[in-house]
Amino acid sequence: MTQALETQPVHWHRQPGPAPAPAQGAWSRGAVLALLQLPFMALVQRAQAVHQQHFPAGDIELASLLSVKTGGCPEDCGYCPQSIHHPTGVPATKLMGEDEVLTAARNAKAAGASRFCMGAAWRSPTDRDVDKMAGLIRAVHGLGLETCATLGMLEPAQAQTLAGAGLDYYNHNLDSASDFYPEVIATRVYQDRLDTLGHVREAGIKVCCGGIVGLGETREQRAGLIAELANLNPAPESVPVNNLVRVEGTPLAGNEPVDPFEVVRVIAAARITMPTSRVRLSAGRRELGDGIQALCFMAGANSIFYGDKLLVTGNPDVVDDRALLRRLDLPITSELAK
Ligand code: SAM
Ligand code: DTB
Ligand code: SF4
Repeated sequence: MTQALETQPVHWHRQPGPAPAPAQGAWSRGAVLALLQLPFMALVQRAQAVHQQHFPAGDIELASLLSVKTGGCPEDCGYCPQSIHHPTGVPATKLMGEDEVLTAARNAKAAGASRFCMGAAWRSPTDRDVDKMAGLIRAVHGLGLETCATLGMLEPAQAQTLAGAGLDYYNHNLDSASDFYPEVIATRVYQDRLDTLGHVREAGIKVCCGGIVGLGETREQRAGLIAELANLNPAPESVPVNNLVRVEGTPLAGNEPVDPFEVVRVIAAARITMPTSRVRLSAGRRELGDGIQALCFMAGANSIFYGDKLLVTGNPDVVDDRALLRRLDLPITSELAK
């Protein structure tokens, strides 16, 4: 799959900004595209103003990730190293035991994380899997950490079980605009994602839902994803923006990297359209470098995945992340709360 050409020109000269933010649920793709097309500095300034209004403390939330069940996933997501359809060499594992999970969660908390997210490479867990996950969630919750899980598609009763175990957030990304989705994933449809998000909401679990930049989508399709997210009612409390990690063996390994300033633009558009959500600068931070990450924080990112590993790929070292936040005078949520 090749990188699609941007189909709208970038306007470098000043132009009138888009109309003021529409009411909840009313973001059109065109209105988000108009944001993405703003002159870069004007867009970042506008996003920073929204950010300061809604997050005056300017703190960055640290969320640690643990892959509790890795690889062997029957889905064919073109970006994912854990799919059985792609020869990436990631071995399939069984679900981790409670001791191992608790050790990782204690370490994450000691290092300053306030949220612990457990990921499993399932298309949809069985009820037995959900019962085991409920035990893990209960145990992590007992450490005083916010809990998050990402386990694939859920039935309503499964979401209820997870809520009962103390699950604070469920991560389930829309990943791309609906019109681009079938180019990247053939084993499920967009509506499947929306259905699970509905079940999660009905169970009273907070929603963590975002997407990936760099799949080969156009800027219009990036705008489409942001509009889909912003129009969820209510908008997701957490919005991860992943910069594609190009993993050898996946169909998207040869994609052209996206201009890093485009990632900043997407973060800014997410901040403006979802003013009260935590926007998480997620996968692919190693490829961005410190300067671009600083621009992402300026544009409204206020959460990162913290820890040396994402699920199977690498992440910046915790010492480097700490140093970066210190250099930028950005407070850490868990330390602010003390
Ligand atoms: N199987 C579950 C699912 O798909 O919802 C949970 C785990 S899945 C790995 C979680 C998310 O990781 C995906 O929705 C996608 O946004 C992100 N992801 C996976 N591979 C990635 C990659 N190579 N680069 C960036 N993000 C990726
Ligand atoms: C999300 O949006 N990004 C995280 C988390 N949710 C589970 C996963 C990123 C995965 C990056 C590639 C990997 O290590 O597998
Ligand atoms: Fe499976 Fe999730 Fe990877 Fe898709 S993104 S292949 S559902 S683990």
